[in-house]
Amino acid sequence: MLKLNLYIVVTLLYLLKSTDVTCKELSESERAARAAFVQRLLNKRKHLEGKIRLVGGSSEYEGNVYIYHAGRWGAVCDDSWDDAAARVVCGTFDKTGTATHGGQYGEATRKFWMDDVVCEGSEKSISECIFTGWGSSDCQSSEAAGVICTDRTKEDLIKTIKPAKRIHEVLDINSASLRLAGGRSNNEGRVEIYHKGNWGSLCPDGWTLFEASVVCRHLALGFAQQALQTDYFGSSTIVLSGVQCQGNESNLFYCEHQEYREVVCPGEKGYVAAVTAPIN
Ligand SMILES: [Ca+2]
Repeated sequence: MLKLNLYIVVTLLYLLKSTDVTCKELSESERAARAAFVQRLLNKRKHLEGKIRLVGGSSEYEGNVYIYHAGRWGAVCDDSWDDAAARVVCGTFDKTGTATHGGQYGEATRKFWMDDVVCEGSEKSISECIFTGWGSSDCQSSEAAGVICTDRTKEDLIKTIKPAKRIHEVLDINSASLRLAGGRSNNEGRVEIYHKGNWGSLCPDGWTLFEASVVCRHLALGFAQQALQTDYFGSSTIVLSGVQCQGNESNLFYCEHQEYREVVCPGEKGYVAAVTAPIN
């Protein structure tokens, strides 16, 4: 036993010594090149983590699903695989989609990384869905999960509702401002907010007297008479959607909203949120 241990120690010492020699033989520039190569490899792995690739389809937007994890690509098993999961996968390409089963795009050519994937549909990545754990599966290679991704319609976009935020969380409250524009008097008009040098309108989705009354209180106009969804007072670029107030806020910027800047606004083109207040 002692002999064996001694043998191991001697071998290790020899290996260390020879490594040392190898290192010394490398020039500064060679060493730097090697370090850069390793760094690039690590960066690439980090960059790829969680990435999705669709294989075997007629375009890059359909095929069996492969996900990159811990340095390698792996397949996804079709147990529990459904359209909600497909929407999550396709969401990474800014699309929606449907699920395919049973290796519709061929057998899985890599080990399964994921099995029994259950998604709600709103996750950012399938790795956020429930599944059995990385590399744990009881699937045959014929059980590859796939997707067919398609462009989202306007309705799909509205359905992917993001968590509401208060307006003051996205606007710089110090420079933001509110006004009514396009009316015949100061007591009416389309609602506009000023932010970073521009005035913009509000999407009239769900625009009610609750919201209108907050606008009027904010502008010291008293009570609101009407909440209008119209182009009667003209329109400007819509910068906020889904504005929702309790009705008792003193300032519109305390109300919630869905989207800011890149806004998908359903309904009649050119229609914006407007209010009228009684003339005192
Ligand atoms: Ca399974």
